[in-house]
Amino acid sequence: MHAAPLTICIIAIGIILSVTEINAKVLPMCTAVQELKRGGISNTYISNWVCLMKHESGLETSLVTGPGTASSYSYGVFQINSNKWCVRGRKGGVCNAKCEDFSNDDISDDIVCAKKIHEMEGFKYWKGWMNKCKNKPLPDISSCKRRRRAIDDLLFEVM
Ligand SMILES: [Ca+2]
Repeated sequence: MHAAPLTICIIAIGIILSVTEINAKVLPMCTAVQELKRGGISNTYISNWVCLMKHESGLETSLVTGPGTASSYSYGVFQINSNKWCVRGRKGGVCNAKCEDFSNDDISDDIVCAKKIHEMEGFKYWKGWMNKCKNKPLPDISSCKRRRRAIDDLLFEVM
């Protein structure tokens, strides 16, 4: 008697999970800029970071690729690798992080780990940056700044 509602419940959860998986989120460029600023990345390097993210993941927050070297997988917008920086299924690695946490919509923790990778290995760690960003034109993020300033100005006028 009680089996039917339980079955329906399980099916419903299954549908919700599969819809979430299909719904891959691409981070708008200006949102990425905002998040990087919030994460303490200096203005000078933001366009390099955005370029890196674009070419590593297409700014797709839930992107997981692999298996690569030593059956490792790469996670999220920065394609953080389970070989060294995080551990699958539990906290660990150089960033003391669970890899799966790098494939959700909140990229603030991803930025913390990416900064550590950058500190230790430099931008050259990322093939996407080496091939598509190094000594190449970087994304124009000035429109993000302008829009922000316009909103700030508007708020100032309203107040
Ligand atoms: Ca995350």
